[in-house]
Amino acid sequence: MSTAAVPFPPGFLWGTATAAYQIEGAVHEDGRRDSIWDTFSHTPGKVTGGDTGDVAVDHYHRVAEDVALMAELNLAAYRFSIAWPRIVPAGSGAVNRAGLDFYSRLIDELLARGITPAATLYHWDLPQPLQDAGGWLNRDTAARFAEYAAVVAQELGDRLPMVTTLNEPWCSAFLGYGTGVHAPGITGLATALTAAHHLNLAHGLGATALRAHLPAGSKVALTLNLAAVHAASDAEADRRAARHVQDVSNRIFLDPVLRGRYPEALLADLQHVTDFSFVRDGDLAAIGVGTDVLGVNYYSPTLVAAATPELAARAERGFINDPQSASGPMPYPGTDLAFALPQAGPYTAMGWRVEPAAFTELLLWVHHEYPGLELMVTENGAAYDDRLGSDGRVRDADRIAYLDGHLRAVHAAIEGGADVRGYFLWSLMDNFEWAWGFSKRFGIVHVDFDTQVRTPKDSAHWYRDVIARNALG
Ligand code: PNW
Repeated sequence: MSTAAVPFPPGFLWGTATAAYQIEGAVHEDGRRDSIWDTFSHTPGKVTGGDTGDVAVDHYHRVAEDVALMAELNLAAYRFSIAWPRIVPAGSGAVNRAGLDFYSRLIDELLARGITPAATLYHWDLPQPLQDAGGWLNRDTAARFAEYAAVVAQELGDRLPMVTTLNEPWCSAFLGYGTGVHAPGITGLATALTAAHHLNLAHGLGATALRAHLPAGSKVALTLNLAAVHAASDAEADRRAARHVQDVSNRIFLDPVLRGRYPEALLADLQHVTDFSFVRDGDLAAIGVGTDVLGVNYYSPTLVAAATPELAARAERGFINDPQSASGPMPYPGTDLAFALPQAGPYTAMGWRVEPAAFTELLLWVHHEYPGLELMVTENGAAYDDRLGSDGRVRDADRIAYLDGHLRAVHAAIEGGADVRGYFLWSLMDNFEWAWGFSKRFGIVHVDFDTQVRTPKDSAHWYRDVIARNALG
């Protein structure tokens, strides 16, 4: 850890982030119906330990306590997601007033404590009835999303200065419809690309609906988990594979939204997978409406090599960089042309390599490729094997070092010209970590998953001081 003091720009927005299915629980209360994550987590073998979000960390019943905790931590902003199946439980049609009331109370609690709400409309919890009609393989899902976006903007928009359409459509498309490790658990290359296009369409139609109904001055955002790609060697084939992975994970979303087209190289590379007939006349105009803010989520870099028969023979499946794949290469989700390679440590408890410099590079890459874009770090953080001591402390020095290093990396990107307006730490508190269930802890607040008792970790006290000084120490 370096020791030079690092001041952030005045007004830099300090926050934490969560998502509905990961924290709320109360899955069948007040009119909420199933999402694809309820179905998936209740399918044997899909989630570590058979864990589900049925109770999660009971945030639905603890909103006042949790917002009070945020205020104690000096948070200026809080990024949460709205559960589509609470607002429009059937996916289309009837609006559920009790669902709107829950988020209305949350927003009021935040505003009463001077905390800026940053709402995300879709953090992976698609209403199950829409999945039964094809989910993101059905282009109508994008139109249903725009209707839901309009409802939220009309009902809650007067108190929402920033609304994000989608969180990490890469995960929805390539983990949900590619590797199948996320809900709805479909596998394939063409399915992942189809889902990606319909998610882009959902952003475009959703952003247009939001702009029609949000008050002037409210901002529309899109959050992407951009890949920070390194080539395994200087060989032409590996550099080409790295470019391709950058296309299939970053430009596949950035280019249609910000430039109104898919990259030519991407279309050429994937001709053997799909004819792209899911891209209809008018789609790119509907998608290319841009975004006022680009949310960037970053955890770890990606190391890429060109596909070879030898790599294919050793290939494994799973998450990129996860401990199970650290022993071997894995096909890069969404393409048969490139492989993700295991990387050297240090690692977090996810098995993800810690490399802050790649975060600076990534933010500067976005800044140079898409100039003038307002950026927000909407997720960054780390899972570690935390222990709650008998003295009531969690000594997570490893997490503090991770956060300090990555905040210095954000600062370096700002010095290099990137227009980064704020930082949302993932996560406020330990929660349901998707396919890993409760086995991975990302919080700066420890949660006892039996008693639901919240205990700020050392990192929470550290972050509180960073926010108070608007600077690293
Ligand atoms: C993000 N990958 O998920 C999500 O937005 C959060 O809900 C999640 O808890 C957090 O990061 C930590 O995992 C990701 O395999 C899941 O590359 C998987 C990947 C990336 C992001």
